[in-house]
Amino acid sequence: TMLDLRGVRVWPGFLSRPEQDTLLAGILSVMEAAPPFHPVTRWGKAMSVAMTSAGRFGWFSDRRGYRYEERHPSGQSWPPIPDAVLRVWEAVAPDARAPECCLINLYRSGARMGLHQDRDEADLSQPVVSISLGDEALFRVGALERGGSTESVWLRSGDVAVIGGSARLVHHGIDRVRDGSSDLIPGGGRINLTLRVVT
Ligand code: MD3
Ligand code: FE
Repeated sequence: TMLDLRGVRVWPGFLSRPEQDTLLAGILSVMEAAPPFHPVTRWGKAMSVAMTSAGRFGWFSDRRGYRYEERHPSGQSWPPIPDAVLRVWEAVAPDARAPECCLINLYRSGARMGLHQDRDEADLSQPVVSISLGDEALFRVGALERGGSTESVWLRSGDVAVIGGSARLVHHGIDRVRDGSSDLIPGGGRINLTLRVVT
């Protein structure tokens, strides 16, 4: 049963626990090769969410602003996107181009993500796919314009969301994460994967 939140399509419980375990194993391997870091915004403040990426491009921010980069801050290329992650993209976005970035957002205790738009990608006709793992998170969806009304939903481990069409430029963010609500991730917290076509 699919949930439609202003064009953001959410499939609660899309992934079984064994499927989540397989995805997490792939992502933990990526995180060993490309350790998560706290990007700095153009105002010089570190984000509370730690991030890393897999794929040709990784999302990056520093005082110069937001952009995609072909290398981790270590200077190494980003690791490949794990096969199990690619299979989710193919299942929910079969008509889309191949994803070029799997952004890994790691929410430890107290991390959040303010309302924003995703508009750093060149081809906004391509969808974004989001996979939630670990602790539950309060996800907020707003309007195309800043300052419009918003609606919220809790995202749980194994939920998958597809954002395309008219929803691609809506404002969205994570208000808070419920500590200890899942035992999936060693050390606790939440991991969100967002798959994107960048070019
Ligand atoms: C709606 N991540 O990485 S995923 C992000 O849970 C991001 O970490 C959140 O927003 C997270 O940019 C939300 C759900 C999501 C992802 C991309 C979207 C919703 C979206 C793009 C456009 C509209
Ligand atoms: Fe976003």
